[in-house]
Amino acid sequence: MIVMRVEKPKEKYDRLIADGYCVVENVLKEEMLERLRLVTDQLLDAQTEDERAAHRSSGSMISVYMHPLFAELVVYPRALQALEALGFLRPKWSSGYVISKPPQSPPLFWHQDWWGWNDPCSYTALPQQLFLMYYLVDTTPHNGCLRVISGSHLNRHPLHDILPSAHGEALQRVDNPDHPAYQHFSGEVDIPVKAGDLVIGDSRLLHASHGNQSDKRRTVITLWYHPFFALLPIGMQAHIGRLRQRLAWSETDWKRINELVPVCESNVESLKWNRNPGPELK
Ligand SMILES: O=C(O)CCC(=O)C(=O)O
Repeated sequence: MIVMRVEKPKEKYDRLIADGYCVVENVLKEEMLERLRLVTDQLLDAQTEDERAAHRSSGSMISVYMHPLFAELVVYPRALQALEALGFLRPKWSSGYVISKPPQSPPLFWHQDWWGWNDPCSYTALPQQLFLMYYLVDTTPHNGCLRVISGSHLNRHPLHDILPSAHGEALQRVDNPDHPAYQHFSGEVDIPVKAGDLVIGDSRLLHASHGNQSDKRRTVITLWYHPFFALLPIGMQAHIGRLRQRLAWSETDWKRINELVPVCESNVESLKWNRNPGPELK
């Protein structure tokens, strides 16, 4: 078996810990890209007008449990080899979404995705949860590439004080396109990529995307991994262990990802879900 070669893995690891993100080039092979484009196009074409209107900002929000192909993506060998090269030897996986911006669509609002802010470990350098983002087309600011606030997973930014009072559903519908959550901010960095590159980021990182001004769909698949699941506090493990869903996945699909299923044996109470960082984030 030819193992995926990751260029400068130590630099990438350092970047991920300090800045909150890194890019591993050329992870998805063309054959997998083609299969993912086909399946995501089918799922997106089947969406209702109401579903589209509810997610105008992100474009779509379709669970990866809606199709078995995504179980293959969760254990895609080149991605697991990339994680291993960065030092993540025992990752677990919990969920993911197909997020697709239609042609001529507005920007995605600034947000961070971490929900464990009630636990002190969320204010340390340890990444509790990583996003793995696969864009299925080349991206630029013109067609809606990712943008991030470098270092915002560990350091407070003015956006942290703007976003809690912002109403998530209204931001998704883009009720007010002038809302600061769609604007430009200090420290913002564009992350243009080639189709099949892998963007790895800390779930606490503030991120958004540009609007899609092109005449083609811009699809990303985001998968959520827990690189140090066994080191997380037990209440956090319990919460992650209970995120499991079935939808379109069969027993065979679950067996396929068996090694990556986060299991918490204990009956302990789950950590309470809290998406807003406290004053401990300085
Ligand atoms: O659409 C994008 O480029 C980013 C998606 C995103 O923010 C997410 O998956 O959390």
